[in-house]
Amino acid sequence: MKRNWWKESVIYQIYPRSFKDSNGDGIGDLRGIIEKTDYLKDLGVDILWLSPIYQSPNDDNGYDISDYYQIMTEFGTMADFDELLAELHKREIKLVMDLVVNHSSDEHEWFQKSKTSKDNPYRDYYIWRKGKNGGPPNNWKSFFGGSVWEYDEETEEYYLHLFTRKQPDLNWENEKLRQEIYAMMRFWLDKGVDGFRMDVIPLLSKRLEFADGDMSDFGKAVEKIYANGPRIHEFLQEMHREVLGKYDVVSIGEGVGVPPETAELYVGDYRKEINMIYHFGHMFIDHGEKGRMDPKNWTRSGFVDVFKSWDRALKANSWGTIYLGNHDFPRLVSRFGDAENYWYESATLLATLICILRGTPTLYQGDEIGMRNVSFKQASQFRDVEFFNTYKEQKAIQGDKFDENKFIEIACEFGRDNARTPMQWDSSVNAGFSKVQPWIDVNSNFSEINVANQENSPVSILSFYKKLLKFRKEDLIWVYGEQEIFELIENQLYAVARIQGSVVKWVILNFSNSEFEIDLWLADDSEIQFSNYQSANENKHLGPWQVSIFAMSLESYISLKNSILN
Ligand code: TEU
Ligand code: CA
Repeated sequence: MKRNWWKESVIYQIYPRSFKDSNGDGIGDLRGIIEKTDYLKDLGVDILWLSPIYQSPNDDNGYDISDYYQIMTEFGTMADFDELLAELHKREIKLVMDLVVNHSSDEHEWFQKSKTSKDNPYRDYYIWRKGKNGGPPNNWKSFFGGSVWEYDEETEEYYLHLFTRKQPDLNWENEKLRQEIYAMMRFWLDKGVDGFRMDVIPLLSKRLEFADGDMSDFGKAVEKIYANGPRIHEFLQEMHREVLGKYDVVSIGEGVGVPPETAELYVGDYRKEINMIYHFGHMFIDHGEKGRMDPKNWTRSGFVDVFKSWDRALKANSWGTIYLGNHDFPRLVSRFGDAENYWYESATLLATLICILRGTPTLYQGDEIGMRNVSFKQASQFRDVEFFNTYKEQKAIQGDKFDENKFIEIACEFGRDNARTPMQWDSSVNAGFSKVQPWIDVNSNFSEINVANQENSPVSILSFYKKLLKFRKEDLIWVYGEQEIFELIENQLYAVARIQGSVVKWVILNFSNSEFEIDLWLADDSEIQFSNYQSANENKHLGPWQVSIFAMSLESYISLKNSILN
């Protein structure tokens, strides 16, 4: 497999609104990030992915862009951006921006012109259709509740918005629109930006007959109806030809709706489309048919199977990310670990999983200190448009049977606001994030969980992350080694082998509260190299949520593997 800098890097995602407020308005900003560039360097990250920082009315907190060439007023100025980029590059940290081009904000001048009349030159920068039988053109449902069609009285047509009504979908069939997007991409790349994380990129190409579809299972509808449209690969190959292929930059596709079977069409190194993909198999594992607020049970076995099937899909000539959280999902230690009983152990095991699997590890702000889900009591504490739209929709459907407390309870476990509370820097007011009440409540546990009380303690999640990133960087086997995953005890004990030449790294992970003797799964020459437990306990024993990494010879591994498999 070809060596690339973006395969050997660790990515750290910042949600700027919640990272650090430098000017006391309660909202995170670019100067706040500049203040923390040494913190990022010290943590050991190589690439910073910034969620959108462009001008936006913040209906969806920046994922609704009204000017792709301006920095959002609340986040600062273009001079601040230039300084941030320079400070990052000085520290050999690359910057990846969030490219949101499936839709713009309805306040973008293109849309303002497009909606004035049917023959405005910008009309088909967006997707307008006549209604049908006095209603919308079809039965498609928005990611954020309700129909994907919004009626415009002025021109008596509907426009398409797969997300909120303030996020009209751009019409990628329009060559002029595509050229405008490519020009904008060049503007940022010519400033020295090192790549893009591409928001919902599989949705760009629409099935233009806009036929009704089966909306009963939303995840299926996304894959079969919204994503992987007829011209998606043509558009991405054109984007590569016109822009990305001309720079030494990374393109990271947010692969919503892409199944493992067809992922290679997007990220095969011979495809000249995008470099790597975020997959969602594990991130939708607890989403019922109606999405995240309709949760369902899942098993650890199913969780591990997702990584097995995606590694099989990508291993020949493609590449992916390994992540367990971002700004759209609950906190990983609350969701996939045991924050109640084994907060340190499960947070550090999950961090190790992210860093030992094949793919570019992607960390999310706050997970490096074990930030946990919120326990909001009032609907008014939430900020996410997805929360409010779903709340309204469920209240309308259920009428007086709607149980607001139950809804809030589910949102505290599955909602996106969990990942958007302010970064907890120290135990001072507002967790050191801001001098004033922030735009969203700080998690009430900030005096226990914060950077300040972890960074100097040898046994803390933050200190562990630093050791882990250093450990990973010491050996390229974690990037390019072959990978095999084993289920040793269903839903509890798993092993991952990484193999390069005659060297084998053998990772045993205990995703449970039980304890195990593991000599059955070790060889005579197994040598412990790393663990999330401090105690120099018997190497042949794993405590609750303990992960241990061993080195062994290839011969030992082969005989061990045969004994496991037979
Ligand atoms: O998210 C798209 C996506 O993957 C959805 O599944 C998303 O997780 C949403 O929460 C559905 O429940 C991207 C951005 O990451 C997200 O923040 C934006 O809201 C969305 O696109 C629209 O731009
Ligand atoms: Ca601010």
